[in-house]
Amino acid sequence: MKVAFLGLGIMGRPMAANLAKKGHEVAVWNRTPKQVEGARAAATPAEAAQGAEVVWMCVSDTVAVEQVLFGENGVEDSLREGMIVVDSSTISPARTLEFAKRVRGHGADYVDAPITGSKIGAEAGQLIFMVGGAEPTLERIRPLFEAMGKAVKRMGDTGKGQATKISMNLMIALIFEGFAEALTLATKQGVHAENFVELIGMTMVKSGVVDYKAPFVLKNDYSPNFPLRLMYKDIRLMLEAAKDARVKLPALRTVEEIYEVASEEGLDDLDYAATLTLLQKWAGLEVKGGVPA
Ligand code: NA7
Repeated sequence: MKVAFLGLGIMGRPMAANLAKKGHEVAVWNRTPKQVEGARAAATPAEAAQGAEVVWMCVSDTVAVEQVLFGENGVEDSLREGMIVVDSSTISPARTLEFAKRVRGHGADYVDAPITGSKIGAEAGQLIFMVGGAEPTLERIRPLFEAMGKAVKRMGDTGKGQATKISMNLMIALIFEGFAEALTLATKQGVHAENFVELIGMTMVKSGVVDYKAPFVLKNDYSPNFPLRLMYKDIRLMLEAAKDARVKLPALRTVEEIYEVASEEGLDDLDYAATLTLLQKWAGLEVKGGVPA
């Protein structure tokens, strides 16, 4: 298929590369110019989208999606009847509805398809997509999902992919924070971190989040698989959605405060697992965190 891929960050770049590898005709665009092997680089989102059947976005946040779609030289200039716009960024579910309406005003369709699987999943073509949109539209772009991922789950109409993603990331943030606090308490009492992690893995407390993060944490490797600034952005999206839906999230509010301090302390570009280093510091434990050279 003819695809425009916009946003070549940690996730977008390997996604675009996998589309090209599977033989799709890919035009890429990134705000800071970047190349992807096997793809044509375009100067603007509008140029990338010119003549494309599908425009796929993976940029940082709601404002970025709005700019790419509707800003100067945005996708809107090239929208045509029958085109499909897909958004794999994690953004506001409410704004997603607005963006979809405006895109549909041009006769194109809109699909929100946020992803999980982290950097490793993106590189391996093993992402999982949680999708909001019309079933026939999803069927048309199934080969593209298959080129980048291992599973696609339709969650409902437009916006339900984003609603699912921020709810799922709420669990990730809280599960990791639970692990980080438990690890800090255990180690401050003299328990070896490796032993603690091994024991957790033998019990019902075992978790996919801990399985994924523990090896990095035990090596004090906080290089970004999922940067803290993006999880902090998602926490704000969760709290915004909760306010709209009149849902109370007391545990998340506390975790938000930890992210606020982490951000103030300059941890934004490290992995979100670096929140652990704050707990360790507050506990008077030695902190060896940082990005290895
Ligand atoms: P990264 O690695 O931080 O990449 C973010 C991308 O978004 C990168 O290509 C940025 O371009 C682009 N970006 C950021 N702001 C803008 C604006 N205003 N306009 C256009 N493009 C922009 O994030 P990930 O790849 O890890 O994650 C992407 C999404 O998936 C995010 O929503 C996650 O929560 C999930 P740059 O290279 O800085 O010029």
